[in-house]
Amino acid sequence: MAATLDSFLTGTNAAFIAELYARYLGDPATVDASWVTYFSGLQEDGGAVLDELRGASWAPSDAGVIGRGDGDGGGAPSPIPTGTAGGSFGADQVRAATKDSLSALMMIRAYRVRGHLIARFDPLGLEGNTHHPELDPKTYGFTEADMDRPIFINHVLGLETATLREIVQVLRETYCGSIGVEFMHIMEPEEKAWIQRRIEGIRNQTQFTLKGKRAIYQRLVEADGFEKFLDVKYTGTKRFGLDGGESMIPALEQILKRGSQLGIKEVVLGMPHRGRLNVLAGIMCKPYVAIFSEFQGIASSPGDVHGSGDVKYHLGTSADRVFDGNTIHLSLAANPSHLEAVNPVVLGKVRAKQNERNDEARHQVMGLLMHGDAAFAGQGLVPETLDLSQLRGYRTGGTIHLIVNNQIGFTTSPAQSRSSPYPSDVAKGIQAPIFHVNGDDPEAVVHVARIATEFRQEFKRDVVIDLFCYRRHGHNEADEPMFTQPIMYRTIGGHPTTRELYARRLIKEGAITEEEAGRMVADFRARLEQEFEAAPGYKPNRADWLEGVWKGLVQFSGEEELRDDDTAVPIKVLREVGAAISRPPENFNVNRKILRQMDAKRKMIESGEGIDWGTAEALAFGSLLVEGTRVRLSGQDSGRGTFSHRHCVLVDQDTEERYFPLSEIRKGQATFEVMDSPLSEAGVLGYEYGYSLADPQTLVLWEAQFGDFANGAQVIIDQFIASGESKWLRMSSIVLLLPHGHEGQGPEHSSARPERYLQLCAEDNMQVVNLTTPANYFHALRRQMRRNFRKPLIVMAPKSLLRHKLVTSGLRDMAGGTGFQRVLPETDDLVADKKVRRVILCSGKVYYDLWQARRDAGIDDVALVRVEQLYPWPRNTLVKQLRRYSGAEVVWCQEEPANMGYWTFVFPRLDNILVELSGNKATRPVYAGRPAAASPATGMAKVHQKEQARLVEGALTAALKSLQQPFLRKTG
Ligand SMILES: Cc1ncc(C[n+]2csc(CCOP(=O)(O)OP(=O)(O)O)c2C)c(N)n1
Repeated sequence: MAATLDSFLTGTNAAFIAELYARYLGDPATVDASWVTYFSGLQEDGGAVLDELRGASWAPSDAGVIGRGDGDGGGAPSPIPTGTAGGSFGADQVRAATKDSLSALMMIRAYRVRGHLIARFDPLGLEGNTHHPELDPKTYGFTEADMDRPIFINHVLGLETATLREIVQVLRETYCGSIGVEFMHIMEPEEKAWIQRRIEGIRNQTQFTLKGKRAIYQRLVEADGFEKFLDVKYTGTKRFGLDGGESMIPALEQILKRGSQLGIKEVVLGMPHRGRLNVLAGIMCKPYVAIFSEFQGIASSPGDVHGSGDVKYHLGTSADRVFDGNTIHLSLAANPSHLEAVNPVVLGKVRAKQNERNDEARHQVMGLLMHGDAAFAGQGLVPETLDLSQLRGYRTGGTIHLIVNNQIGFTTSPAQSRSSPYPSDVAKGIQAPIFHVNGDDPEAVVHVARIATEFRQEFKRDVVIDLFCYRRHGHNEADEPMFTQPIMYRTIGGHPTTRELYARRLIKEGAITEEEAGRMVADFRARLEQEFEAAPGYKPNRADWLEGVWKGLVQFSGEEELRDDDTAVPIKVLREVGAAISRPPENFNVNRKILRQMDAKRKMIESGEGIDWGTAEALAFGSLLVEGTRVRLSGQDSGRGTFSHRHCVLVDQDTEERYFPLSEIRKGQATFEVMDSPLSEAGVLGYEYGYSLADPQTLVLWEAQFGDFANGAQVIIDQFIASGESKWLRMSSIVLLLPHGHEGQGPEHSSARPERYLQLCAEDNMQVVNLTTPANYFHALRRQMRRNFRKPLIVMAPKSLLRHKLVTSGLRDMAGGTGFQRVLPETDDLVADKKVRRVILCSGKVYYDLWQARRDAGIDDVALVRVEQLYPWPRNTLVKQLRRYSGAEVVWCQEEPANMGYWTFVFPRLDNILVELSGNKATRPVYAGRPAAASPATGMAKVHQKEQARLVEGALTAALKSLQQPFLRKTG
């Protein structure tokens, strides 16, 4: 087991160990062999203490310097007397001096690791300890008598030699004041050393100028004044006030200011309800008058924009801010109530914006996420999103997280809310430094905000600020907190506001006078009064949603089915793409099986026949790429493809080097990205959705391993994909590829649950398709990017059809004159239309089962019509098809159980068509398929086959009567 110095040198036996360690350092032969082994294995930690004694990790000239450490030093002569240095010290003296130094250093190290445990960051003073044994000099063998004895610590803490009393004082100021820092869990020595240097040299405090202090005070005046004003004007209206956490505003301001100095040009913010109005006004510069008008029930967008709108504490907005001449563009993402769901969306947006700016160093665009303490600790999306932070296809150069830790989640106390000491603990897993800070010390808050920003820019890693504060009122302003937290709320009742406390501090310091402090409050209030008066006449004049990269795109209106989008591609281009995907790279050892596949592809392209699903997909991607449209595909194992059908990444069998055929079509083509994602659904889908929000010129696809797993991302589907445009006027062209089909693989690998998506469909919000030909898939993908509006596309993707001999298309089906087909009509020669006895409508794979069974049984009076696009429902095309078979009974066939799949969606729509066609005679569509079931599919292959055969046979031949009532429970 790897030894760490922390694990024992800070323990109660530290004094004894220090003595031994001192001896070992003087002469390893003087300690027992087992200890020699132990000490020599101390590696990084042991080395760090030794280095400090040798003058490595600290040099006074570094104080306040922001930048990387200056190497591992080690060259400075050690001022610790050595037994051989001139012979003026005896061995005992050497040992005593070394032991004192070592003990002091161990204690210093303990403060770095555990100092936060006795820091004072709870403004209410209800939480926290004042003593911890590992922070007590006695633990290190020191007595009261030792307190004033100088000890050599070789510039550690910026002190060459200091008394123990001085050392402890410096340590307490640095590690146990208003700020508690957790950074010793970071494994990267440079990052750890950077933080240590950044905080120790200045006792973890910034000496603010008068101007700086006033700016902080002004921010508090505004944050506090705005909440109070709303409280008076709209008493009892929900606003999820920031009261108690007002320091968040100067912290955000500092992040933006310091960030802009360090090269940040754009920040994407995501935040929950708490304090959002304050952020909208104070940080995003949304006019107060606009917010007041929304309180008065006036819509937030101009009247000509369609949509349901959303409550005011969910709305996003964007703004340009200027700090010291540096402009920084801000966009606050709209979000649903679902806490933390916006996190991956923000990161996806950041990544897209970085690409747009060619910001490969990820230096110019940054994500800034705010969180509640209960939500950060509790929601699974938090670790899912943190996990993306360093991955090649997803990294964004570090996010700053600010937890508004008001010590309560609605009515729930931390003891019920998390198993870890701090809400931030989950972020330790990705090595993020964590700054706990007392919200009632606004200077400390701004100080850590500054360091966090510098750290992000320096190391491009996530960093967390845990703003320890309180919540002055109930969860919302109508809630009574005394029901559940009486002690805390009695304390809060007598606790002055952050602004009041800071005013007192500044007055005491002489930084402002009492009148000035009061005048700033009154002036701000007068300004709010003015804006309040103007609110009834306020008219929003623009919906900021089709600007920038969205220019040229429009909000869709009209009848979707009447559209005929031009998605065909010249044969020449198809052949060019086809050549690229079937050409093995030179000097690259391609797997033999894949070589064979490539050869098969080459033949498909040359003959123009037999194009399978995977090839059609590659042709769609490739043709978009040569047209200048970027493609980004992410999902679990998407490079190869779960079903080994894609292989858009080739792996050299000797070197494991990767080759992307779709990136090698021609010079000047757009970029193609394919990522094997982490094993997350909500996190990754949220990320890709966010990406699509910020970049309408990239075809963004997310692929589920099997469609079933997409319900792990249900929040992203319900709250963003289905309803985002209606709520927030934000379009997305995200494509979901959801492998689907009842093929005997059991309850979890059969259904992508199309019913879920269909239930969400209305107002042309998205498209749901279950396609049966490679060409139709090709057109569906291209259609996404060849329209002047954007809509999500949900694809029930094939599994067995990937290799089905009938599931092929010709190149001609993708070339001139072809396009996407919402409905595929009968393809075989049957009896005359009027003589057709039954028409079966279906969608997806079951078509091929029906087709084969019909052929096997020699049936020629049953027509098969495929509904390729379920939503928008292709009513007109279906009317045309059904009119052909005017004498036929109409059956809907599906392989999914009746309560799943399409039936409940299709029935009223089909019925509506039949009513029209039959002139109100009671002809109703009839269901042929599995009966309603709790689980989507059986786990037994044999049962599956029997069921499948029965449903297919029933659809083709059974009397209508026997097909009725799929929802009745079978008895007997
Ligand atoms: C995913 C989710 N579950 C439940 C809720 C209901 N809810 C709204 S606020 C809240 C408490 C949040 O506490 P915390 O994260 O500490 O933020 P605070 O309100 O204290 O600022 C809860 C449970 C929600 N909005 N989202």
